Amino acid sequence: MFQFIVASGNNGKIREIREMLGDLGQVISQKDANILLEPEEWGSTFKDNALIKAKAVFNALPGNLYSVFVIADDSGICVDALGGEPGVKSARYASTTHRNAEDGANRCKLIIELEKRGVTSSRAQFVACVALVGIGSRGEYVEYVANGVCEGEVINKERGHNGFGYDSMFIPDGFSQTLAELPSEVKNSLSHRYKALLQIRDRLAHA
Ligand code: ITT
Repeated sequence: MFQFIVASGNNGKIREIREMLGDLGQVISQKDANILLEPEEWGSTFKDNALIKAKAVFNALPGNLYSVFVIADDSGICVDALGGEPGVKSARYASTTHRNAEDGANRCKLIIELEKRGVTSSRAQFVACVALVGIGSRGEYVEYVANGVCEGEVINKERGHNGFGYDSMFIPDGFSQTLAELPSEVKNSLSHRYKALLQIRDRLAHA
């Protein structure tokens, strides 16, 4: 069995990662592991930021513990009508500083930006880069990044109460409900995060 420390302060992500990796070992948050740092996400890509977060928490671990892995997720929504925005800035879309804004404020900003373009919906993608950093069972250093994409349509209104972030504004391909209207098991079987974590599971099979 593994132990996973999730390098995140986002409870929605931590819950989903626990739901999707819990069968492979214990999944705890960095806060539960008493690692209280909040690294600056200065990267320009999801991949860079996922590695920044994972390495910062890994470096704060007391010693090199075999089969303990840090998992970091950098993710966001890329909206075609907005030229790919908010992308890596999804968490701070409504903010005027480099700090994160509330989910509700970010959704409001997205609705306003769609309205400015005169569109009620747009093709969009949820993207997740998940970094795995740790020491494998044979003492080898493991650093691996996986990428997952979920295609769909973003709408200019909020529907549903499940999930977090932009879920209530995103309808995945093949469905008529938003991710916040669908049960969490459905989201967890098609999401960007699920697709990236499938690759992480493959990598862990050799760790
Ligand atoms: P950590 O960096 O501490 O993990 P964060 O919320 O700052 O938490 P990101 O920098 O990766 O995380 O920003 C991700 C943004 O994209 C954030 O606004 C999320 O709400 C949104 N997001 C990512 N995945 C999502 C999902 O599955 N459903 C809805 N919104 C999502």
